Amino acid sequence: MRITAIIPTINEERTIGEVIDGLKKIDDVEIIIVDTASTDKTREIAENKGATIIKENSRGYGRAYKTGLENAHGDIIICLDGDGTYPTDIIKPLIDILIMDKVDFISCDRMTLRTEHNYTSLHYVGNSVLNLTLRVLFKMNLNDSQSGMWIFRSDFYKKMKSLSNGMSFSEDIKIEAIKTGKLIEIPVIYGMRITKPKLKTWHDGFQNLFHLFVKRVQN
Ligand SMILES: Nc1nc2c(ncn2[C@@H]2O[C@H](COP(=O)(O)OP(=O)(O)OP(=O)(O)O)[C@@H](O)[C@H]2O)c(=O)[nH]1
Ligand SMILES: [Mg+2]
Repeated sequence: MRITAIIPTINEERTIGEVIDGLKKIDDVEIIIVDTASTDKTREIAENKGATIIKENSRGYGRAYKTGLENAHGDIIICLDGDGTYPTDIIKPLIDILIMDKVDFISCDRMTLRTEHNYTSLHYVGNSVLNLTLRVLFKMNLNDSQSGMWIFRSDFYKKMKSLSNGMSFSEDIKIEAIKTGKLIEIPVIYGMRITKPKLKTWHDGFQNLFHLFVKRVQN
């Protein structure tokens, strides 16, 4: 089975190299960086390490993933941030679980093993509100509805329908996965972001909450 890793980036020069190095431990992996107008050395570093760079001019976290997924050749897809916060060393066993257990979608859960050092109280409260909203509106129980690291089959992604172009992509893809197949969450140790986030905590948090209500009404 061929594996493709997709990483959306905007100005992640300090961390993209180590993320790619971690991914390269997976045999024969295709690494796709979907970059939106980085002004630092993100593209140069990624290219030198053998990644495929796709330039996506339009802003949007979901937009970047859609572009990456359209260009992926793998049977199995790994998605994660370029900021070095998600662990790459657990990917091999996760791929085994995906294959052996007939699971369709693995979402890495940052909440179960969180500490006050790697996850702020504000993000914890925000994530909990969004998890509760998902439970009430969609009857879906997730520990970490906002996680940005997932592993799934490319065929499974093709069955998914309404996915947002923005930050809400992370909750949309899990809602679609639960509707379409079997999703499991695996706790991971999340790292501290050492650089400037693209996520705007209040703005994106409320937008993701509002998005859940709109999605509920539309479905
Ligand atoms: N190509 C592209 N990448 C993006 C865009 N927005 C965010 N990213 C990347 O998507 C990943 C997730 O963004 P983050 O800022 O880390 O968001 P987050 O993980 O929810 O927030 P933190 O917990 O603070 O890291 C990072 O690798 C970003 O560089 C975008 O509009 N286009
Ligand atoms: Mg991040």
